[in-house]
Amino acid sequence: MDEHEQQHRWNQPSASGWTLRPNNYNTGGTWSVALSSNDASQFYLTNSMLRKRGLRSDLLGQSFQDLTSYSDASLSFWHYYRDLGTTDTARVQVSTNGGASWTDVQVYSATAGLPTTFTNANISLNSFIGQANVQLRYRYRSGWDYGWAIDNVSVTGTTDPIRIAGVP
Ligand SMILES: [Ca+2]
Ligand SMILES: [Ca+2]
Repeated sequence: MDEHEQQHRWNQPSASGWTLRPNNYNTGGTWSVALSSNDASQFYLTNSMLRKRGLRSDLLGQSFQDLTSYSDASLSFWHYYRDLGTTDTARVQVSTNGGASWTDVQVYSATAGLPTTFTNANISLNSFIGQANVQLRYRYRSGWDYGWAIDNVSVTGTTDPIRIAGVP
């Protein structure tokens, strides 16, 4: 699927730190490592190392998806999360009520993957089967920490695999 066609499906508040970065992008600062996604393509990155501000949450969200016709669904993505300490947390969250409330489907409080070896995460969405308005978001809460890089997001069903979301 064309990467550029997918970008409009993702939205984020204007203050979000999530930015589309090219392959081999260097995180800069004292972190200063080059990141390479699993397929060596561009990826989304939120990088708190460069901000040096107070605690904040950076949100990368996706528009509604309809899971009413699914009998089984799972979320897959590739990522590198570099954890520092107590202030940073990376969460994958789902809302079924238009963003009024969010449920954690995955919480990372330890480093996952490596700068040039993104790791695959596969998360069951079966508890949201039958829901017409399923929203996903990536929530990175941090102070002055490291960051989180994400690529190749997809939601698939077992009987009829379709790609309904893709970070480019
Ligand atoms: Ca990519
Ligand atoms: Ca942490």
